[in-house]
Amino acid sequence: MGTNAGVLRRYRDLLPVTSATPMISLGEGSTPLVRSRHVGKSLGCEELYFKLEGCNPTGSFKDRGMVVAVAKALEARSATIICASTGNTSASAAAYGAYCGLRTVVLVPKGSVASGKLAQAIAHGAQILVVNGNFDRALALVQAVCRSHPITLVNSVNPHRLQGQKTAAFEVVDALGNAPDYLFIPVGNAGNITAYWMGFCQYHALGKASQRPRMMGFQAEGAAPIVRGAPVANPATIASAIRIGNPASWQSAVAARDQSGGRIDAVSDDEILDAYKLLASKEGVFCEPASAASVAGLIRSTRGGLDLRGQRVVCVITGTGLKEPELASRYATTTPVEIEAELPNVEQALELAVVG
Ligand code: AN7
Repeated sequence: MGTNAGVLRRYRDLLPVTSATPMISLGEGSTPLVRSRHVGKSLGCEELYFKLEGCNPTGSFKDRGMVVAVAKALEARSATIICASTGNTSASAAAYGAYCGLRTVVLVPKGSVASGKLAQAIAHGAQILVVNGNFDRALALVQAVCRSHPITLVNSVNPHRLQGQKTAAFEVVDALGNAPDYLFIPVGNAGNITAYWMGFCQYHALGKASQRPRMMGFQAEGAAPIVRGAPVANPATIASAIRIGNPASWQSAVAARDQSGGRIDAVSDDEILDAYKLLASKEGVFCEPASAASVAGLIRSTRGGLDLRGQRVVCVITGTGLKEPELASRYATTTPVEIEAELPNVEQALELAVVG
């Protein structure tokens, strides 16, 4: 087993790497592609995989893009990076900013960022501005700041972010020997679905895959501008990571959908929570609610008649459930029981027959 050298080294020939690009890494990428033992079978899909992006260094897929964006910021001699975020981008920016000695500024919407994500930005010493407004407003603000100050924007409107994130598609093909038939993925700001499609198209053009997947994107019902065909002024969903009403990569997400023969649809919060619990209890995968939207979308699609027999399917699990541990307790199917530290108490609690 070698060490994980990161996505810049692993895919340098397919990334905007020059001789002046610092080959930084926190060990992002090379995440597991795990075969489903339960959900796939129950849906008549024999070959279902989960791409576990929560295994990245800061617990989400954002690290793949952030490492490239930050390397290019260093190459351009920028001293400050800034982003708006529903949480994961800010956690990632804060980590890579700290690692590279950059001043890092993050704007987050008030009251709707998961506790673990905020803890990361705090731990890494980012400057955190809590905006009295939603993500879309925060993104407009950081874009305005960057128009008049020498600060590097590291949201996915920075093209280096999507370049880095496309490496996840490369890894899926490298692991399976070809692109899958379907890719299910949550959609918020719509950068990731755009990046995966870029990656699949590039590998296909290079002859590393003989096909490209149908791109199946899922927004939360209360935050589904692409599905509705109009921005949502006050996006609402339990999946705070994708509480976004006016996605920056809207047009490219629609292009990915249409070019691939896929769909972008909405799933309800109840469907998201059901998938969140199912993944944890039956697959051993603890993800965040936004990530469960991909599996919620898979379940909804098969119930709606999509036949996946004989199809190879990948669901992207974009972030770890540890970002928001309170949620697990709130929707728990088990509760901790306190006992005295004696064997009989253990046996009694477990309803074990007492021997002897
Ligand atoms: C776990 O951190 O937008 O469609 O500011 O954190 O590329 O936006 C996060 C998005 C899916 C949606 N899953 O991806 C942010 C942010 C998780 C996420 C998405 C996000 P995009």
